[in-house]
Amino acid sequence: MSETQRTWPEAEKARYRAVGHWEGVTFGALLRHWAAGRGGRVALVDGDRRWTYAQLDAEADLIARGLFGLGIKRGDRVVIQLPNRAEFVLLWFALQRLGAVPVHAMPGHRRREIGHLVRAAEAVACVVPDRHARFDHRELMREVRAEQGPDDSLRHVVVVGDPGPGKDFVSFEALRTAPPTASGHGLDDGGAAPSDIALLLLSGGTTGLPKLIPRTHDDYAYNARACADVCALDARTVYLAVLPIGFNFTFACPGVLGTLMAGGTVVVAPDPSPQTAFALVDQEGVTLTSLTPPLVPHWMDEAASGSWDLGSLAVVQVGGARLPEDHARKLGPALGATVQQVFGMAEGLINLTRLDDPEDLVCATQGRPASPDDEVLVVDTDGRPVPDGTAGELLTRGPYTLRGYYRAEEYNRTAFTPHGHYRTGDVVRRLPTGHLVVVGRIKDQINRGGEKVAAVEVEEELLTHPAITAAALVGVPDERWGERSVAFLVCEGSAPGAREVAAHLKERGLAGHKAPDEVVQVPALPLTVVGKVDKAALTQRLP
Ligand code: J2J
Repeated sequence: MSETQRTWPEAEKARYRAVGHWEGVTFGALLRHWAAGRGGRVALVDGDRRWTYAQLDAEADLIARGLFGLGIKRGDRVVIQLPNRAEFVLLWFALQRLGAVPVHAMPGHRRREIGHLVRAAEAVACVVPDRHARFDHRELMREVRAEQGPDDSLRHVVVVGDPGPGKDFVSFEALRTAPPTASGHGLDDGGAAPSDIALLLLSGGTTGLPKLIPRTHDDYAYNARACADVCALDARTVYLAVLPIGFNFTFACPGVLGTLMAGGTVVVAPDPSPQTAFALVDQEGVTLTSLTPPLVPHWMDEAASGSWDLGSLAVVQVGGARLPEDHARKLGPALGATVQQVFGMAEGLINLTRLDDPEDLVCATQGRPASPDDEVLVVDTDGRPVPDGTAGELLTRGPYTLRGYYRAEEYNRTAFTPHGHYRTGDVVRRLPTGHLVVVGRIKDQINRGGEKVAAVEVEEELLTHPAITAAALVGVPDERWGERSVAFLVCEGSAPGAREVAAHLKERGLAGHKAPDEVVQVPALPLTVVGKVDKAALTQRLP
């Protein structure tokens, strides 16, 4: 693994620094700085537990000391699979304090995804809850471990909650109360450089194995700050983390990091139900939150019950998948808040409607880039720019958009243009105002209400079922999810039903949201003239 990570050209780096986008500070040092400047303000709230900035800083030190005792040091990758609990944030900053690199996993990930993350990142540790949503993550980690070879990287599994009997797992609580080791980890950030990788995010994926996205301290801090500026965050901001906290949207657009940078307060919601969220809005005076489109109707229904005081809620962001225009128009009045559409990606570029945009732009577009230095190209199939108003593929590069996936040199050759633009695979129209309208997608991915499914990944797993000889997964419009997944199967004998397919994929270790919503048996898969599966033709066969 000696290949070097693709990064920005020197001239661009110098420019991003010169104009002040990149401030040259690590997250570990930032936390130290916040604690010194506004130590007494509340930074983080989880139920009746709260941490001031000074306490967050001290807690990060404590946990970092425990992690250091386990041998975790600068540059080491650590997979975090935690639900929306304060521990995610505490641990994230503890890793930053060591210069170690958190790898963001989602709570719904299972053996296949976690195993892949561990291998792709060569992670030395995983941090999981004991149980969450009626699922035992310790069992999952036993399975992940069982699949590891003797030379594999994984050394420790840290459990938040009950680590169970035996010495398999390290207790998070024991880590933070560990007696100091002789040599401390020192420094604010383990000596990490601002241009180092600060975290790894998982791409939505279009290939069999999802790619890792390296984000540096410089670029990710700018990502959060640019979004915080667009949302006019300040020390009075109270952000409610409703979507999974490790999701780029929730964590940094502006989310958790943007709020902390502005000196505000982050509140974590243990579940995304409007009842839980509205109670927290009332109790904590929440001013900002972010949702995916499938949550919107539930939130509007519950608000209409009239039993909640949502007076503090000023802005509600919606993103991750296309928000129907009708919902966009109704949501603001229903919650008494300003709606902001967000079209973002873990790879970088974040588009947001502005708080003072006219209603038509807010409701019918997915916003414009957060930074004046985000470069956006809309191109035809030959890679030539198209005029505004014409649909084409969105290409982008800029101060917080990756130049290459992590250790994926071959894939990088096609995922980027020779000029370093990331090919998003999204089809958009650009308006003269710079706002983008997402009209489609050319990547082989299904967007199920914001949760991304790489068709190829699921198709490969479907083929492991003994009755299935060929498979194609396509997305079709769906009232509830925006898109649902349909598996077209060629089988020997009769096709397994959707439930059996789901059970098979679960057995194979895939996250639940990747199971097809529907199964359709076909005698053969239609092919295009170049011999690829003709997914458009398949979709047309549906009623
Ligand atoms: C249509 N499609 C959208 C939108 C994302 C903020 C918001 C979202 C993400 C995210 C994110 C969309 N309308 N409003 O990381 O920080 C689709 C596009 C895009 C892909 C990226 C953030 N918002 N999409 O969703 O990495 O296809 O990030 O390329 O999960 O989601 O997915 P992901």
